[in-house]
This record gives sequence, structure tokens and C-alpha cells, in this order.
Amino acid sequence: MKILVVDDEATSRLIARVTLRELGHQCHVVDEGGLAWDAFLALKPDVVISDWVMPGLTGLELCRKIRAETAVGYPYFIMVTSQGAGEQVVEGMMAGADDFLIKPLLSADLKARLIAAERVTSLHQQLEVRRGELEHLNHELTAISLRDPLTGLGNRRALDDDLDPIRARVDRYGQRYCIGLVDVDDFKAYNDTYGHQAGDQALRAVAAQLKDQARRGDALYRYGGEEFLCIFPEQSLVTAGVAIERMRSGLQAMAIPHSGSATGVLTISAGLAIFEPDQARSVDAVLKDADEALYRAKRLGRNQVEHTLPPAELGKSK
Ligand code: GH3
Ligand code: MG
Ligand code: MG
Repeated sequence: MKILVVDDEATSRLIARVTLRELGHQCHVVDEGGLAWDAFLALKPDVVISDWVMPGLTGLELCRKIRAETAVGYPYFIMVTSQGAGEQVVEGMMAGADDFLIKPLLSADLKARLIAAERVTSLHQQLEVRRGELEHLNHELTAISLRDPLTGLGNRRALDDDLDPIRARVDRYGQRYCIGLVDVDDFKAYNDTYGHQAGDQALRAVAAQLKDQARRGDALYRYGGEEFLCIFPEQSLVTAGVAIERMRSGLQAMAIPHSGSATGVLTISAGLAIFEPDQARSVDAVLKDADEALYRAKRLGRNQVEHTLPPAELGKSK
């Protein structure tokens, strides 16, 4: 173990140094309280053995300071007091000391105390490792709970989480977002013709295509069964329209056979809406717009992108 010894008495320091070295511990010794804190921070010891009365900083003050410093884990603290200082022992333990030794220091006493110190220190280290593992696991579980297992995209829950800050950024910082709803065309027929597993494979291919065509900063989610949602930050209907059109044509170019579709290949339709400041509209209203635009794209024959605004208005929305 790494052990810091703080004592202003030369004999105690010598006994401590010899005993600790003999036991194979790494030992660092300082001869006054004033130096102890810096030495403690530099060494980050597993155990501190400190005299009570010293110039600079008393053992009690040192102990309190160490216990207040949460970033250093849990060093085992042994307070060294003079004979007959029973009350001091209680006060020291209350301040956070784990054990005490009475002067004059005896090598056997010190050895016995260090056995307990090693036990407690290793328990604390195991707890720390376990805590780190749990924290890591927790992060992983959170990530899993936000991801759609089939496509690897964010799921509905992730979208709900992400929409809150988006709403705030529109209100507070005047940012704007385009929202695109994408739906695979004639997908029921695809499943009926090629089977559900092939359907799953096709959904993965669509998700990969959307991801390929998206830019950094765009966010993609699996919105429902064969529906996807794209968020384009700081885009107008025109520029987001270009992006989503690229996704549409990209999928068509993959030419995944689909005998039940008019084009003979798997395609998507999309509806696009904008969420911008000074509109006093809710995200839900914007999603409804996108849904209506998507419905229009379906009605107009599928495999196309529709916006919320008529073409004349689009020209102004650069
Ligand atoms: P439209 O072009 O109007 O969107 O027609 P559609 O057939 O795509 O729409 P509909 O809502 O009638 O059917 C959607 C189909 O998507 C039905 C459902 O079984 C299928 N689907 C939804 N989720 C999954 C999935 O995870 N895997 C597979 N293989 N199919 C799915
Ligand atoms: Mg659908
Ligand atoms: Mg569909």
C-alpha cells in the first residue's frame, strides 16, 4: 500500500518508516502538519498515519480535510495520540479516523493496524470497481433503451427525449428545424410477397440508405413500423427537401425488387414540415403537418416528397 506518515517526532517517524518498509509498503514521511496536505494530494495514499499534535495542521484538521475531499476515494486514516487521550480518540473517530495508535509507537501495534487497513482499503477498491461497472452498465442500458434493435436508429423514446431540447432551442434561440416523415410504399404487399423476414431486411436497407444520405447533425429515428422520422436542424423546406429527395432517389436506385409496387422496386414517400420561431405552434402541430404532407405524397402516387407549403410560398422559404 502507499502510506503517508505525518509526525513531528523523529523516533515515531523512524519506527514507522522501518516497520512499513519491512512490510513492503511504499512509505512517504513528512514531519509537520503544514506539509501533510500537499503530500497527501501528490501521493494519494491508501493509508494515512498521522500524529495528533503537530505544527501547521493538527491530525484532526488533516483528517477532516481528507474526508471532505471526495475525489480521492477512501484513504484509511490512523490517528496517533498520546497516552491517556481517550476523549481525543473519540473525537478523532468522529472526524473520520478509522483507527488509532497510542504513543510510543510499537512496531507490532502498527503491523496489526495495517492488516485491518489493507482489508478495508481493498474492500473500498472493490466497491469502486463495482461502482464503475454499474455506471458503465447503466449507460449501456440507457443507450439500448433508446435504440431500435432492428435498424439501430433512435426509437420513439429517443425522439421524445430529443424533441424537448429542440422545442427549447426554437423558442429561446430562434433556431429552425425541418421534420421529415418517411414511409415505405406498399410495404404490406412486400411482406405478403417476400415474407416478414425479407421485410425486416428491407427495413434495414431503408434505414441504412437514410443514414447514408443524411448529413452530420441530421437525426434519424424509427418512428413506427415502416415509418421513419428525420430532423434537419437549421434547414429550410427547400434545403431539407433536397436532402430527403436524395434519400428517396437513393433508395429507388438500390433497386430492391418489389413486384407489388408501381415502379417494380422498393420506394419511400415523404412529407416535410418546418418548425420555426414566431409560429407559436407546437411540435405536435408540426408533426401533423408532416403527416398530412406524407398522406398527400401517397395520394399523388407514392415514391415522392411533399411539403406543407404550396410552391409559391416555398420560394420565400430559403
Ligand atoms: P402505403 O404505401 O400506403 O404506406 O402502404 P403500406 O402497405 O406500406 O402501409 P400499411 O400501413 O397498410 O402496411 C404497413 C406494413 O408494414 C404492415 C406491417 O406488417 C409492416 N410492418 C410494420 N413493421 C414491420 C416490421 O418491423 N417488420 C416487417 N417485416 N414488417 C413490418
Ligand atoms: Mg405506414
Ligand atoms: Mg407504408
